[in-house]
Amino acid sequence: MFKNKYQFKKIFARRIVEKYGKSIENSHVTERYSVLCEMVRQQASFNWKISKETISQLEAKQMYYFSMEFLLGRLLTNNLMNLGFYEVVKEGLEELGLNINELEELECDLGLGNGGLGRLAACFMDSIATLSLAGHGNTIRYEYGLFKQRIIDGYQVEVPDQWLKYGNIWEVRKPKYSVRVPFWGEIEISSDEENNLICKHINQEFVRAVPHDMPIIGKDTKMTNTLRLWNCEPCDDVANIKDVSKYLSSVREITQNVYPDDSTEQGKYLRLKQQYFFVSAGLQSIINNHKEEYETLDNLSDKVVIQLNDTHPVLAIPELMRLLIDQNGYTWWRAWEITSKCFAYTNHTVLAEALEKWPIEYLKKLLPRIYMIIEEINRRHISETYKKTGDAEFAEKTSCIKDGLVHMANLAIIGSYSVNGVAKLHTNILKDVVFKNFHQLYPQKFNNKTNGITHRRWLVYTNPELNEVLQKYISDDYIYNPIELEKLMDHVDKRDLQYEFLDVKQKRKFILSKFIEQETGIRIPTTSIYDTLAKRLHAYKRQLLKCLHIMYLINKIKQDPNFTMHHQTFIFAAKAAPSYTFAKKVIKLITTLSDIVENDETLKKHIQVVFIPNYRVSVAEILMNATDVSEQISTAGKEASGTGNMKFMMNGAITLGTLDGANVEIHELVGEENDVIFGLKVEDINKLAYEEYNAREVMQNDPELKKILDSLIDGSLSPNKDEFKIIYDELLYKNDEYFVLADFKAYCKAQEEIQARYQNKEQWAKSCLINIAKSGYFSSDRTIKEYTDDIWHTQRIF
Ligand code: NBG
Repeated sequence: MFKNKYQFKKIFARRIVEKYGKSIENSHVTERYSVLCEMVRQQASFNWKISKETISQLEAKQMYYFSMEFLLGRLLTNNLMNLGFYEVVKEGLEELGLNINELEELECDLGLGNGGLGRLAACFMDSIATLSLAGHGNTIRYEYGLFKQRIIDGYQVEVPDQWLKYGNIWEVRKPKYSVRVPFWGEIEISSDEENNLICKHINQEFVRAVPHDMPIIGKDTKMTNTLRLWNCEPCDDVANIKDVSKYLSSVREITQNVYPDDSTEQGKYLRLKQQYFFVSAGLQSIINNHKEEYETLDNLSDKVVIQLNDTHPVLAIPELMRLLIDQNGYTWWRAWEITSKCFAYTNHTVLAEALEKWPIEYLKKLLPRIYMIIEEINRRHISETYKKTGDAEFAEKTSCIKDGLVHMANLAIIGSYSVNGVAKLHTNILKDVVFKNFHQLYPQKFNNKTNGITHRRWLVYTNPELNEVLQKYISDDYIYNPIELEKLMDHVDKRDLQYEFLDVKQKRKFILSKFIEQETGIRIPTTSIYDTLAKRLHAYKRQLLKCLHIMYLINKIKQDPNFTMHHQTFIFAAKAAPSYTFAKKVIKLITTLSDIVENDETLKKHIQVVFIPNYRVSVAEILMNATDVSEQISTAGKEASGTGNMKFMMNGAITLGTLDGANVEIHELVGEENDVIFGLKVEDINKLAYEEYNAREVMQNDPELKKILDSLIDGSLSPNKDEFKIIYDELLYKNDEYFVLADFKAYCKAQEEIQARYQNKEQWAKSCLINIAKSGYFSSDRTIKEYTDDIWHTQRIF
């Protein structure tokens, strides 16, 4: 334990010798990094112990966040900052002749996830601990993170993300708390003396789930929670393994990759295995813990709440039933009473293809007992619904077993006491459209929890320049109470502040431009408007719309020798799922446009196009705060919330967006002078779809648009005329599912509005400051308070 820099220096130097048998001067930077992180973790361990003891003494209720994804990013800086030791360590290292940045930069991102859903889980962990609540994470310890993206000849190439290359210093392996998870086999049914049904699972194949715990450190609090990562290992105490090497490789693959390709039958089985593996292990450890504490499971739902992050962990519902009935002797009725009070479900998408449905056959084979339980849950649900409504057809519509498939979202709603969407608009769509029948049946279950982000990571720590200016005007209260950012409203008209803000932006742009040059070789002036679209690549997010606008500008610049505009840089960052051909073509289109512009001095005078490879948390940390224009241009009704929009806003970027997801709430808060909203609204889209939207007609009525679309297939972008045909076909032969063409004109106009507004520097700065002032609402501290008050009912521990 160190309290000041002198103690720190002494311990640090001693540890280097103890661990590596070297002096500091002779140690390698990775060795210094490793010793520093171990010291930080040990420092946190004292609080970890106190937290566990206090929770136990208070007999406090605990929340468990079950999620397939946790996109933690880097942890060293955040942990040091939250512990309040950053300056001590920085100075101590400096006096030893070492630079803390070098160690910070060494850390691999913990990329155990894909996008917003995983990052949300990570932001929540920070707020939960900081608010001194007992809330833990439960997930998979993937051997490889989501792939590393490289760009070769303009195409995305995936390489493995070996985040464990140097080990994960933050985790502690705890084999003592391993549990066994069963797959396959058959169910033998018999009855006991009292005629109760006894189900015995036989011939199953077991794997071992080994927990690796990471401390989640809150800001300036003792509260330290646990993120439990489950690793899959072989069992050595089972007799019926026929082929050991086959068994070993089937064990290994369970925790190998984030979202393995599920286009094949084998891939689907693997995903199901992953899902069951981490929920079964998580529940078993919760139950073991609870029994040790209370010697009964009768009060489980008073002491435990499990938040299901989307449908991926929904097998937890039948699994808890199994554990209660088969392993703890509860009756169905009592088990259901407990289970249905333990779970709350968050929906994160309305896209039909993302609402998981599993073929009955797969579940029956892989998880025979779980499937039996799902059938029984559903049978009782349908019968009760029929009793309640007298409408058999209606009851059938809410079934979770339909057309040979198990509908996981339906199972989630049936088995949870709370169902929430992640932004107001999204929750309304859930109630009125996607889960309309369920909403009629259980109106009291539905509620909204607009997403949030941890403003500590996304502003205080990663934009120190802005933090300094904010503290000067409104003190540091906002670090603990983000709504205090609103106080900035008293100052937004001050010229001094406006120029200080613009100066901060310049500094951040300088940092980003250096990074971009290093990664792509492209140099961009810091006087340019930095206009960024950074999120997963998906058709509904409409990266393509931005491409069409760039092509439109290219044509204009070429046609008009007197063309003028403020230099604007169009920045993209996005990974495409490896099997998503269309999305990968859009990346190729972006990199093609980037090359065209870079090789043409006339174009380059006005615009530049950049694709930043391998988008991840640590890139977002320097990208968001250097951005002037935040692009949030999804088809209205499709983006559940978005959280990037909040990060940009908080760092003083103007949203250029559609009325979708949380953009709607940003717009309500900042007003139309301080964002640029364009395009079709949800109602317009519904109407257009109903009236049979015709993309071809839109093109034919707009000669400029036609020219742009033709260039996709006439060889002017690529010598291979077929290169972008799939994009052309999507728009014109498949009738533009996401209304890109319908919104094209409005988007071009919105971009002109950005250009016009940027001319007035002071007014622009004022708008940015208003965005910052209003962004406190989007702190995950606010979101977590709402979850706590309305759903979890957990108490402050310290
Ligand atoms: C994503 C949505 C985003 C939302 C995040 C977090 C999935 C399935 N959903 O709009 O697309 O911000 O979840 O709620 O990843």
